[in-house]
Amino acid sequence: MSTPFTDAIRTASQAHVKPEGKKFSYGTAGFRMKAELLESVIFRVGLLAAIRSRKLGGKTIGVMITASHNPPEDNGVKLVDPMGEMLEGSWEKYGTQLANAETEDDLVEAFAQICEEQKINNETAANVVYARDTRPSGPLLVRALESGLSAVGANSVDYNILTTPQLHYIVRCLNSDGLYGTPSEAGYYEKLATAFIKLMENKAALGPVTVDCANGVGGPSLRKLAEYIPKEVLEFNIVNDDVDSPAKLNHQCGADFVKTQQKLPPGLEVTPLGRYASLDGDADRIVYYFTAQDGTFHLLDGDKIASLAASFLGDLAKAAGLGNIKVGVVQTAYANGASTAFIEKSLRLPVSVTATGVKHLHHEAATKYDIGVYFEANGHGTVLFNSNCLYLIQKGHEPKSPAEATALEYLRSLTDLINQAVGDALSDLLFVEVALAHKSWSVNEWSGLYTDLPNRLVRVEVEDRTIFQTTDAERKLISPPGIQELIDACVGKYKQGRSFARASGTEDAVRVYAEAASKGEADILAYKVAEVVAAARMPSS
Ligand code: G16
Repeated sequence: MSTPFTDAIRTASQAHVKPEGKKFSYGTAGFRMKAELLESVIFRVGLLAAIRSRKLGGKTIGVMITASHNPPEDNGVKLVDPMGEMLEGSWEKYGTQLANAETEDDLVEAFAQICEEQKINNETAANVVYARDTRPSGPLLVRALESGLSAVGANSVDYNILTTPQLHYIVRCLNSDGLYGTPSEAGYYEKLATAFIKLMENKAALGPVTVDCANGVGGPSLRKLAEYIPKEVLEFNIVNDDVDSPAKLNHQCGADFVKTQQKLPPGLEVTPLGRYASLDGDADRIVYYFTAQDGTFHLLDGDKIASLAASFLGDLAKAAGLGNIKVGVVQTAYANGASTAFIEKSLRLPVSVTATGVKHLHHEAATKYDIGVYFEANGHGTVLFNSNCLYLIQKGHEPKSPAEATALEYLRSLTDLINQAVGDALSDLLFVEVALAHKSWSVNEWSGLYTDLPNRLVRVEVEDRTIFQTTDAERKLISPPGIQELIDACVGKYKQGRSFARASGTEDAVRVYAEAASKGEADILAYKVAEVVAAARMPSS
C-alpha cells in the first residue's frame, strides 16, 4: 500500500527515529513521557493530525505540546478536534499505531492503512494549528511536528506559546467561522474580560485574588488577561510566574502540588480568609484555598468549584424562568463523597460518574444535561450549555419580569465567560470570582457548603502499571485477579471508608485514593491499599 506521501514520510522520518523497542500509548491526555523520547512520536502526531483534518473535510485540528502538571523534563502532545474538544476516542488507536511503527517501512505502511481504513482523500486540504507550553524541550519538538506536517502536505499555523485551553479556544473559533470568537490570543482575552466586566457590574469588589501560576505558561497569560480587567473590578496578585527557570515548573507549587499535598505552596505569604488559587503547568486546572483565622488550611478543589457552579447556575436558571432546564454535575471516582452527597441531597441535582480524563466528563456533560457542570477533584473542568439551552438563553425565552431579564442577561454573559471547548483555569478563575461576587460569599461561606470527608491520595510506583485494569468508572479493579477482594477487606474496617486504585494515564504509577471518617483512618486506609497494590502480581509472574 502507498499514498502520495510515502516517499516524503520515509525521508523525513529518518531525522526523527523511533527509540528501538519503546512502546508508546495515547493515554489520558495524549502521549506523555520524558521529552527526550518524544521526537518520533510528535513527528507522527503531525501525520495523524493531517489525516484527521482530511477525514473531516479540511476542518482545523489542533496539536498542543505540553506535559501539563508533570515535571519540567517531561513533555507530551495531544490532539484537539474541531469544536475544541479532545481527539475522538476511537482515533486514539491510530496515534498509538503510528507511534509504535518500528521502521520507516512500518510507518509508511501504517499511514497508508489508516488512510485506507478511513477512506481518506489525500487531495483534500489538511489544516492544523499548534502551540506549546514554556518547557525548554518545546522548540525541538515543534520542529519534529512541523517536519511531519510538511511531509504530508498539511497547511499549518504556529501559535507559539499558549495555555492548552487557549489553543482549544482558537481551534473552535477557526471551525465556527468566528462565531465562537476571534481566533487569536488577544481575541481570547477580550472575550473573557468583556463578559467578566459585564457580570461584575454593580457587584462589590471582593479584594485581590492571589494566583500561583506553577511557574508555567499561566503566569504570562494571566498577566496579559489582567491588562484587560480594571483593578477596581478585580485585582490579581500573580506569584510563581518565573518561566525563565525551567526547573521551577510545577515544583513545590501549582494546582497538583496543592491538591495532592493539601497544603500551601512553600513561601506563599497568606492573609487569613484571603482568596488564593493555583494553576497547573499549562493552565487547564485550578484549585482555590485559604487559611482560617487560626491558620488552618482549607482546600477548595474541583469538587467545591463544581458545587459552587451548580448552585449558582441552578439558581440563575430558575431566576431566569428556565426552571425546566436540566442542570447536572459530572464527577469521577476521586470526587469527595461529601460533595456528591451535597449536590444530590442539598442541591437536588443529578450526578454522573465517569472514568478519569476530561474527554470522558466532557462527553457525559454535553450529552446528558442542558447545563452540564463537570469537574475533576484535581480542578480540571468547565460548564457546558447544550444547543437547546443556548437557544433559550439567547432568544427562545421571553422574560416575564425585569428580574428574569437580568438573570437571563447574566446567563448570556456566562456562556461567553466559560470556555466551552475544554476545562480552562483562567476562565474558571473568573467564573469563580463572579459566582462569589453574585452570592456575596467569602471563601468561608463557600467552604461551608459541605465538609470534605478526610481523604488521602497516594502514588505507588509498580513494575508494570498496565496489569491494573478497572471497571465501574474505575472504582473497581478486575485485574490482577483477587486484588479487589483484598481492597474491599481493607475498606470494610473503616467507618465511611471508600478506596480505589487505578493506573495513571499520565505518570508511570498507580494512584490510590481513600477516604474515611477521620484523617488518621483515611491515611491508614490509603497506605493499606497502597501495600496491596505494591504486592500485586499477575498469576504467571
Ligand atoms: C490530565 C487529564 C486529566 C486527568 C489528569 C491525571 O490532566 O487531562 O483529566 O485528571 O491528567 O490523569 P491520570 O490520573 O490518568 O494521571 P493534565 O492537567 O495533566 O493534562
